[in-house]
Amino acid sequence: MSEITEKIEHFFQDGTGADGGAAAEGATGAAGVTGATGVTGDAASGAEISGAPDTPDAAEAIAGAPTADGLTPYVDGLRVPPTLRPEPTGDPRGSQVEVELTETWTRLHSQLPPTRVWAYNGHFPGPTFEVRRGQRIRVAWTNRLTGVFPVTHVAVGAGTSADPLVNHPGRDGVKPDPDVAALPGWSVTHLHGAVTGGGNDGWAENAVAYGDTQLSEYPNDHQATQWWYHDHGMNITRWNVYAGLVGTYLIRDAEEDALGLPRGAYEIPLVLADRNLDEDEDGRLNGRLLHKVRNLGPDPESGKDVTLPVTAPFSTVNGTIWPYLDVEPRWYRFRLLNASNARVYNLALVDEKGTPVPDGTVKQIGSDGGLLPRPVDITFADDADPAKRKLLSAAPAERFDLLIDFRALRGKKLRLVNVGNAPFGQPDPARNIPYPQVMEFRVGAGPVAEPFVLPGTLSGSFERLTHDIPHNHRLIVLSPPGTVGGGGHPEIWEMTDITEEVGEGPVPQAEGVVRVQGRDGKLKTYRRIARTFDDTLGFKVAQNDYEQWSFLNLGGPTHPMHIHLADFQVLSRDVFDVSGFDPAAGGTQEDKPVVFDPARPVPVAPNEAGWKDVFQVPAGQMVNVLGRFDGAHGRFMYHCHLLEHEDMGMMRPFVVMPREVLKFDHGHAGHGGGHDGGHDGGHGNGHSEGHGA
Ligand SMILES: [Cu+2]
Repeated sequence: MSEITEKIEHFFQDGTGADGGAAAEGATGAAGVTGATGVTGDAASGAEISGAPDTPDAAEAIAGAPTADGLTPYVDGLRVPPTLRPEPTGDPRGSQVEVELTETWTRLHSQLPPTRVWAYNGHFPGPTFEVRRGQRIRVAWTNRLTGVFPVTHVAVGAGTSADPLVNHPGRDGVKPDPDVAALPGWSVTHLHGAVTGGGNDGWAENAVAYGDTQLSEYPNDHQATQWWYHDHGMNITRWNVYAGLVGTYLIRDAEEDALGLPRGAYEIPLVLADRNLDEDEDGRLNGRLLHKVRNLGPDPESGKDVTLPVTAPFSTVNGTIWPYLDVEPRWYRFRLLNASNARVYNLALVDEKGTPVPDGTVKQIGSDGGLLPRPVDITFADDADPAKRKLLSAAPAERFDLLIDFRALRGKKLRLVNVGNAPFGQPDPARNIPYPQVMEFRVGAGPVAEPFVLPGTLSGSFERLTHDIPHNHRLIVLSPPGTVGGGGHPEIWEMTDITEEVGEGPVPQAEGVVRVQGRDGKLKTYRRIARTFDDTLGFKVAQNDYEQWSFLNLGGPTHPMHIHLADFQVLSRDVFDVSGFDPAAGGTQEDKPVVFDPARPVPVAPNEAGWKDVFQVPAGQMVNVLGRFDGAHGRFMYHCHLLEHEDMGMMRPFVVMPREVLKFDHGHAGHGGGHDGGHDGGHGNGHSEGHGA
């Protein structure tokens, strides 16, 4: 194991990373947390400030006292982004909408000077689109981004053996990166979750510059759900998104209407995003966005510095640091999105003393791709043993459709908090949580007539996919940081099954060769066919095919993997003993494959059993997802949604084509052979066989 591998592993274990990475850990959580409603905010004008807080008492000090950085939590009302409802027209071409990407100033907190951001229509987050199913719209995303780049980038800690924590403001004496400061306003918008052609999807390299417009058409023929839109510019998504280019997007349909869910002032998007801020020479926060990452020093092979994904001290919700929301004692619906670059939020809803709300208060009714079949109880439990805690784990880009029942919580102040290893509501700097605060809900005391009754069934149209559906297989290995040839970074390896070529006997260790003994006990040998974005196209999919993609993380942080275009369901989370993989050699040892471990079962959590397009893949797990590539075709991307990983190579293309067209394909490696007897180039064991690897 190289020194850099050790450093990285140490780092993630000790807590800077997006997630712990213990084999069974990442999958256990229920999903998301949620929050509050934003009736208080003034959507048009930005932050509404409530004035100075009351003097904190002892209980308040858990989460409400002024912080070391001088910012007081829960003094600013939650803002709600304006809603953008394209007018339906009789025109089959759909409604036309223009959205401008502009520079603007906003206040992230009333005790801060204004912050310069890049934002959609001047709002951070951008306007919330709201469309009906089948309501086709055409959006002109026009780039009016001017001026100096709004984010300062520094990489700190090079040459030190200690792990300097990056989760505090200021540049620690490091000069801003001049190459980031010189970036132009170059952006492309991707509608995350959308079923639309490759030409509309926001291909990373097809970003546009100032004055130009990206024209994208969205048919919106999709069940009710929450998508979101954000910058996807090649190489620089991490900074463009951090600058403020995010927004949310709701689709409505008749099935959702019939549920009578809380709506209007009682349905509120909660866009979470962590941010850091620079300081002036006196050490006061100057409001400027700071993207500060840990520099581990040079990779011994490439000589290039290895930096880690960003985590930042201040949690924003809808563009405000630690806001509060006044709610009535009734049901609310919150559409929660983690729009952070790389922070995984492990959320709990607690009272002022840090005690979790009673079971039954929070229900999850939908995930990334739509409604769940039935409401899922999201319960929170603190415990001295972090492994026994119950939390809502929200990785970057995941969405959670949540209902919160405030009826029994009249007059209380509740806090949504981010949890590390410390007790609920307490900071855990070693795990990158200097401030656990996310937001506060202030429940009114008065009586309220509540018309809403929680339905027992949400989505009668939901079908749980099973492995019996004929499908193709792909195996994607996520390599540990520090693996030979990876420049110190984890990579996406697309694999092809070469078991027939090499036979069942021992296979000499070789770079890019991974032997896997899966759930079915069969030993298979795979060879890497791609590892960087620019490697030859590996995956060609016949439109309307079902495919199972298996992501196998051989070590390192949890990667939230996102596949464009299609909705998936998590079929299983298989825990593996991955000690047979040798990062220094880049392959498994001759006599030691990576092996499925039946003794450590990880069930698919009920709130993860719906439609998903982002999947947390912790170290030591193979996450098997099944989905259908229907509704559109073209060239798309799949990638890690830790934006720093995506920008540094953890992204690959794939192509979907009509089967009739794919038949004439002259390609070779990794083509999607379809159903006429062949197997596809990924996993290669045909359609309805057992789980294979
Ligand atoms: Cu990643």
